[in-house]
Amino acid sequence: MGFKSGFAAILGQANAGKSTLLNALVGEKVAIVSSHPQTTRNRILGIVTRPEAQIVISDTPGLHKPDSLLGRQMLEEIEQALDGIHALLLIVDATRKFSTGDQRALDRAGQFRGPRILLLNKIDRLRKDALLPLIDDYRKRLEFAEIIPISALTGDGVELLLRTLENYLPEGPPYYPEDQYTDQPERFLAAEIVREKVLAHTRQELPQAVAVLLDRFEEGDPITRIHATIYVDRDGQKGIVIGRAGATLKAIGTEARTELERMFGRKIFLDLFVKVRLDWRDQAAIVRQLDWRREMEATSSQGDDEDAHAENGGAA
Ligand SMILES: Nc1nc2c(ncn2[C@@H]2O[C@H](COP(=O)(O)OP(=O)(O)OP(=O)(O)O)[C@@H](O)[C@H]2O)c(=O)[nH]1
Ligand SMILES: [Mg+2]
Repeated sequence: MGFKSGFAAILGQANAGKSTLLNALVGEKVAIVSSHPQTTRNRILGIVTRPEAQIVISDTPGLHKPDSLLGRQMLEEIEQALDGIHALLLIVDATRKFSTGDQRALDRAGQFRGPRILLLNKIDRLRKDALLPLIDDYRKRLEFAEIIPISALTGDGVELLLRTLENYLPEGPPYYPEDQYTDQPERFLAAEIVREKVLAHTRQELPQAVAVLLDRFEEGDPITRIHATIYVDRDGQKGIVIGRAGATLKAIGTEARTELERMFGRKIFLDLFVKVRLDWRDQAAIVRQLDWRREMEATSSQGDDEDAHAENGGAA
């Protein structure tokens, strides 16, 4: 049989372990993870190239009922990730009781016409005898091509999942070079890593109120300079991110820089600012910038305009 290649997407409610799974599948950190719901805001591509197949897998934001412009943009990202895939991975937290959120995920998965693979995640924290009744229960709720218990955290079942996925892909050449494992630009990854460290250092309401945008990203030799602003959407939250005598912001900066240096393999200078933007989650100016694909299209079409001007100038 020839080489296989194709697309899959991971669907599920917030906190099910989608991003942890993508990282486990790829074997590199491509998506940030936190214990707070709605951490992921974009579809994130992970590319797994094996001797016999290339599997391109999208992580997605958690399915939820949107109450802001950001929430609606996140749901659009999910829909785009599901467009044109060869298999759908529905992931649920097997340690939690079935909820309306699980039903929402099942309903969306039910609309997908191709093969659906159900992943019962977090089995490292599940009693063995709880698994079979759970599988039975899901079989009655929706038709699945496969049901695989996994632990995205320990890696249990992840190799089995990759081998299973290959069976659902068509034959064809790879879409990406074999050493590429994500499509995210370094700029976006850098902002995400900063946000992950903010989430790790803050609690409760704050996580969803945080956005990180890069003001400057200058690749230099020997040091890459990154200036980023952490936006919060209430006055009181600024102090929480900064911490007493700046201690929290300092810890966020140190952890983010260390991780970015490891990821990019070069020295980083990281400067962080904190700003309040009331209700930014409903403001297009910030929310749009969080969609890096749209931002890149916008800047490249500006470039096209300039080329067009130059050509016109040349012809005149
Ligand atoms: N014990 C255990 N914890 C897990 C497992 N997979 C993920 N987690 C934890 O569950 C939490 C949520 O993980 P994420 O991967 O961020 O979940 P997500 O589905 O991407 O969440 P959103 O991006 O918010 O939609 C984190 O604290 C993870 O460490 C697992 O297999 N076992
Ligand atoms: Mg996630």
